[in-house]
Amino acid sequence: TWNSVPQGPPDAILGVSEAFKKDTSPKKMNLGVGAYRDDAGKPYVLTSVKKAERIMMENNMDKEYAGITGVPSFTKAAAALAYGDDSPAIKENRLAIAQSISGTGALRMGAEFINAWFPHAKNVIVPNPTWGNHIPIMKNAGLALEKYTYFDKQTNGLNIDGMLEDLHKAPKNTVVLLHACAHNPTGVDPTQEQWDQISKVIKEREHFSFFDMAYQGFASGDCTRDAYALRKFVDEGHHVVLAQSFAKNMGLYGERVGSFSIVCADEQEKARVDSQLKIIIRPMYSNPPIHGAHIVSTVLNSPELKKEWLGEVKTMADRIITMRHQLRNHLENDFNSKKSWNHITDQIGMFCFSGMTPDQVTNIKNNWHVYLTQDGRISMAGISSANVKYLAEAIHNVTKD
Ligand code: PLP
Ligand code: TYF
Repeated sequence: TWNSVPQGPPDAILGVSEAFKKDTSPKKMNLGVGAYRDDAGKPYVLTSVKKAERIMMENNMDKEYAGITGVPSFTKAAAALAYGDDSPAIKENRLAIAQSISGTGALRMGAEFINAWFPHAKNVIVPNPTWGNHIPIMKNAGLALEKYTYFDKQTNGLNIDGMLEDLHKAPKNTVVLLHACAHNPTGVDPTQEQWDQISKVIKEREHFSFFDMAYQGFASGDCTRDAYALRKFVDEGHHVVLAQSFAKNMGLYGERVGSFSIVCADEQEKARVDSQLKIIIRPMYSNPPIHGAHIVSTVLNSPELKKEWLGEVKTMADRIITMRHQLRNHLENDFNSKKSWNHITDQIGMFCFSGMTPDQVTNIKNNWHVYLTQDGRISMAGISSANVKYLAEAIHNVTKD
C-alpha cells in the first residue's frame, strides 16, 4: 500500500541531535536544539515545578478530562502572565483563550482560526529568518506565506528600516507574525522604541498582529519586561492573537503546555470566538492534556511558588548571559580572533546567530565535534563553563582565514 511513499528529509533542528548522538568523541557539544541545560550540561527540572507536582500528588488529583479549552485556572493565570494583571482585555472580559499543545499547537490553532474566520485575504508574513517550523505550520493550515526583512547580515543586528518598509509595502490587512521576545534564530529583538514604530506601521496599514511568545523571561530574565511588545500593542488598541508556550520558561518541554488567545472587541465577540475555537479543537484532539497545565496553574496561583519560579527563570537567563560573555572573552582575548564578536553579547535569549557559514558549520562538526544548525545558530544553553573555552578555540579555528 505504501510502496510509493518517498523518504522525507530529516527536520533541520532535530536532525542535528540525531547526528550528535552518533558521535563517540568525549569532546562533542550539542548546540543544536534550543533546550536549557545547567552548567553541568544536564536537563534542568525547576524546583518550583517539583514542588507543584508534590502538591498535586498530595491533593490526590483525579485524571478526568478537561473541557475542550483546557484547565480554566491555567488559562486564567497564563493570560495574566502574558498580558499583565491589569490588562484591559482581561478586565473587560474580551480575551478568548484556549489551552494548547504547547506553542506549536497554539500556532497551528491560530493559523486554523485565521484560515476559517479572518475576513480578509489570508496572507501571513514572517520574519526573515524565522523559526523553521513557522513555515509549514502556516502553510499547512492554508495560509499564503511570505517573508519580511528582519536580520541584517552586515551588522548581525536588526534591519529596522527594511522591516518597516516591508510592513509598509505589504497589502493592507496582512497577518504579521511577530516574535514577542528572544527572536529565534537570530537573538535580535527590536528595542522598545522600534516596537513603537512597528506598532504604528501595522496600525496604519490595518495589518493584524500574531504574536509568538515562546521565551517570556528568557530574553531579559524579567517576564514583565519581555511582555513589553505584546502589552504595548494591546494598549494601543491592536486586536492581537497570541501563541504562548511554557516549554522553555518553566522547563516543561515534553508536557506540551501553552495557550492560544484572541483579544476581541467586546464580551459578545469573545463568546462567539470562544465557540469557534472549540469547534476547531474538538475534531483535532478533543481536549488538551492536564498534567502540565496543573503544574503551571499551581505555580502561578501560589505567590511563594511564583516568586521562586521567577527567580529560577532569571537564573537560567543569567547563566546564558554569562556564557555569552565568556565565549566572547575567550575568542577575543585567549585566541586573539580578529573578527568582530560583539553580537555574541548583544544578542539575547536562547540563541546566538553566529554568522558562521554552512562550510564553517560542517568544518566545526567534522573537526571539532561541535553540532549546530546549518544557518550558524548556536543554542547558548548547550555551553557550560567546562567547555566554553574549547568552543571558542573551535570557532576561532574555523572562522580565521
Ligand atoms: N515558537 C518559537 C519561536 C520557538 O522557538 C518554539 C520552540 O522552540 C516554539 C514556538 C514552540 O515550541 P513548543 O511547541 O515546544 O512550545
Ligand atoms: O531549537 C528549536 O528551535 C526548536 C526546539 O517539539 C523544539 O525547534 C524541539 C522540539 C519541539 C519544539 C521545539
